[in-house]
Amino acid sequence: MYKLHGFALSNYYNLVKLALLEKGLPFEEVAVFPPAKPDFLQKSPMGKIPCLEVGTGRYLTETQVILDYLEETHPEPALYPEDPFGRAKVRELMRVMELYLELPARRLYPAAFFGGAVSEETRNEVRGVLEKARDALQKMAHFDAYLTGDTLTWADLAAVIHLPVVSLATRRVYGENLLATIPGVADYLERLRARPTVQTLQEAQNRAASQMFKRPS
Ligand SMILES: N[C@@H](CCC(=O)N[C@@H](CS)C(=O)NCC(=O)O)C(=O)O
Repeated sequence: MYKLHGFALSNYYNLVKLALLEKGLPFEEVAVFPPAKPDFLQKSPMGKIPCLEVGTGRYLTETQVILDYLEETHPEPALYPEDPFGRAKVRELMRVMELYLELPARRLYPAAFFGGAVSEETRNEVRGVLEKARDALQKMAHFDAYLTGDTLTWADLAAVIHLPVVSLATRRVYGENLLATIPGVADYLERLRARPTVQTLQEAQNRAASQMFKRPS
């Protein structure tokens, strides 16, 4: 059985967990929190979460790598289109969401989620990157049924994990959700959130958030 190492408030962890749920694969969760301890560095040399144990002593890290491994080893239900161009377009969307939305938005997290501060310069710089990526996403994807057409792909799973976090961070830091202007995005995310797999994930996330809130500092 797969063992997924990490914690329920990590969006990358949640993306791999969602993949396992969507593929219907049994897995155990192993709680690991940063900073990485020496034994975790044996499994995930960069100390990154998630880490998927795919067999005894066999570990994989880097979310995209793990998702591709799961698709190759468990092709059904397929989460990439059949044709190579379609597959590349799905990866392109995932890359854009990760590199130009999720990662820049992380620079806002100290202020958005951890009671810290972010300089005016960072706020402005990040806003420019996020707005450009938002406009790109709007050109590259449809927010009708699914991002690339009428079937669910890996890009949709990435979107339902990453976009809400980016939205929330921007709402808290700029007083507005920078992604809200994408036509159809709210309904699109609402539809994806109705999936039983996403609801399972959300419940675990809510439990983890309330436990963290209770934890003495
Ligand atoms: N490129 C990595 C990013 C994963 C990542 O940044 N995970 C965060 C938790 S959401 C983490 O491990 N943070 C601890 C650290 O960077 O040391 C992936 O795709 O899996």
